[in-house]
Parts: sequence; C-alpha cells; structure tokens
Amino acid sequence: MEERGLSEEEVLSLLEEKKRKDLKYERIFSSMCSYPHKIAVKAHMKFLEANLGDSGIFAGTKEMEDECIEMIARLFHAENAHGYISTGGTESNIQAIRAFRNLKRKEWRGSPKEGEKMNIVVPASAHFSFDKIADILDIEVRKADLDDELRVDLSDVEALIDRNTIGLVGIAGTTEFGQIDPIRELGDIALRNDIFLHVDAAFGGFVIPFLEKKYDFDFAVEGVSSLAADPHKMLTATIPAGCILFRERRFLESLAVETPYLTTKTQFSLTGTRSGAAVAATFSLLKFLGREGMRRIVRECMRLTEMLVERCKTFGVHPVIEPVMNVVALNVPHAEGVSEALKRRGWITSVTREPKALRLVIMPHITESILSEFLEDLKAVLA
Ligand code: 0PR
Repeated sequence: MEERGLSEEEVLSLLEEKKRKDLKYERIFSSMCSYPHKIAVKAHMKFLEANLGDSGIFAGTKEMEDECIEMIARLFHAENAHGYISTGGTESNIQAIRAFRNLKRKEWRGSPKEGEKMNIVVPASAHFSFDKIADILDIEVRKADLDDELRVDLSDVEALIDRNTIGLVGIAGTTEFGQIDPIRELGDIALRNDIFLHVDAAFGGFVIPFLEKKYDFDFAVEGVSSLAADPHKMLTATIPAGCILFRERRFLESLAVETPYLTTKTQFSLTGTRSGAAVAATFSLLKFLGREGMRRIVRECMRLTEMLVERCKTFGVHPVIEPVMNVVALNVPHAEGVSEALKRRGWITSVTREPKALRLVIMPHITESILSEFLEDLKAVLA
C-alpha cells in the first residue's frame, strides 16, 4: 500500500488490465461454475454489506436464508429444514463430518481406544475436500473402490467399516465423471451399522431433481443424515453459495459455539463473517426460476451433452460411461496431450485421474455453436 492513493480512473484501469488476463467462460469446459444469472447479480448488488455472521442486524437477509433452506429442503424431500447457506461444497462437507464426529463422540464417550482414530468411508471418487477433512478433523478417511460404472463398490464399503467408523459418504454427481453412487443401498448399510450417511451433491444437487430419469439420492432415502448442494454451481448463484442440510436439528446443534456479544447467542457456520449477498442471489434464483426454470436449464445442458457424445462417436471417440448428467469423460489416447493441444487452441479442459480421460463439463455458458467450434478443434487435434 502506497502513502497516497490513486484516482478512481487509475484504479478502474488497473482492474480492466487484470480482468483482461482472466479467461472467459465461453472457452471453459473444466469448471463447475458459470456466469451468475442476471437476477442473482442484481440481488447480490443489493445486499453487499449484509453479514450473516451477526444475523440479528440483518433480519431480512436472515429471513431469506431461512426461506432458502426451506425451499431447498423441500426439493430434497426433507420433512424439516435444518441447515444454512455455506461458502460451498468444501465447507458443507467439513461441517457434515464434523457434526457426525461430535455426535458420535458424545454417544460413544471414551471410544475410539487410545491410539485409534475415528474413520469415515468415502468412494475413491470423492472430492479432494475429504483430504482436507482428514487433516482438519483428525479422522481417517478410507477410500472404497469403484465398480465398472465408477459407482462406489458396496462390498468394499462394507469391508472397510469397523467399530471406529462413524459415517459413510455417497456422491450424487461425482466431480470427474458425473456419476451417482447407489445412495439407497448406502443408506441401508448406514442404518444396519448405526452410522451416518452424508450425500455430497455439491454439483448434482441442482441437476438430478431436474433430469428426466429419476434417482434416489436425497432425504427420501431413510439412511441419509445430511446433504450438500451448491447454488454457486448449477443454480448459477454468485460465489460463495453452498448449502448444507441435516435431517435432524441435533446435527446442527452439535456445531454450535457461543457468541455472547453478538446479536445472536450461538453460531453454527464454519466461517464467522459471511456473505448475505450470496444468500440474496440464491433466494432470488429459487424464486425466479422455479423448478420449471431449472428443468429448462438442465434439459438444455443435457441436450448439448448428448449432442457432444453423439458427434464424438462419429469420429470414433466414446465416453468412459454414458453420461448421467452434464459431465462427460471422453476416452481419447493420451488425454493429457490432447488437453494441452486444445489449450493451445484456446480451450480449457481437464483430465481425470483413473481412468485417464478428457473431462468436459457442459455448463449453461456452453451453447450449441461453442460446442460445434470445440468439436472441430477436437477432431483436428485427434487427427
Ligand atoms: N464436492 C463435489 C462433488 C465437487 O465437485 C466439489 C467441487 C466440491 C465438493 C467442493 O466444492 P467447493 O469448491 O464449492 O468448495 N468441484 C469442482 C472441482 O473441484 C469445483 C470447481 C469449480 C473447480 C470451478 C474448478 C472450477 O473452475 O473440480
């Protein structure tokens, strides 16, 4: 920071210069975020100063958060709504597992034995936020194998459960392949073992309810204890907007800390100061789009996903699994090299870990003409 500040024009021109270095979403197939919807931007701008870390001051913003939680809970077939708008999938996942730990700690007292750790069993396809969880919560994260369709292998999940297991994780929309784990079966395993089940639907939460094909993945499944779904992904809210929901109040209560000098006496969230603007954006989208609007957005993303796959098949490229949602992993030889070559043509794609494949996420910023242009380049790169 210099002694004397710059003029507004100088600052704005600095911003322009930095903005030019950022890529535009129109060339990006690797991201699960997109341009925020214009109503989300308007709502965000109206609530820039709102801090839900001290929600007694912002009663209207708090009301919007409560209504978001109710609307999202209903979407996911929860009888009651217990949760809050978080900063995204990472915070939601941390908080779910933290609640499991806190509740089991109370229930088990003294366990696990000296020198042993509590553990959770997650699919090998789990997002890297679970590696952060292992570190922060000092919990062992056991990774279960996947089957041929890249869903978690149920017999491996059962084999990894022992007396120190506090919960399971199922993913509804895996980051790399967009696959949905068998949540109903995981729920049965959780109930039989008297442990919790968290569903990571950070991406899939705002896709799966709007697909033509129906899946059991939410609170309609008896064994599901908590669910994460991110408005800042497919709902196209402004960043940061995640949502964590719990089946019962006691999970949220287990996260409470006292905040004696604030307008509210307890706080459940991981962060202190938190964005009311992103809550306003989420609220406005849920109201404005309705289920019908979301169905339309998801239908278009799926139409383009199917078009992409069909066109690729005409030049001998096939997906690793038939796409379940708008995430496609294409079996191409030397995926890393292909991704690099596409980058030289201005396209950002990513490469999955196992099996190696070229990964594309068909977000709402991808149009048919962008896709056609991309397919021409992909064909050229592969030739
Ligand atoms: N769970 C799942 C299934 C996810 O896919 C992600 C993020 C998370 C949790 C964590 O969510 P937050 O990043 O909101 O904490 N998946 C994307 C990923 O890591 C996020 C992303 C978005 C990455 C945009 C890149 C990007 O440009 O790949």
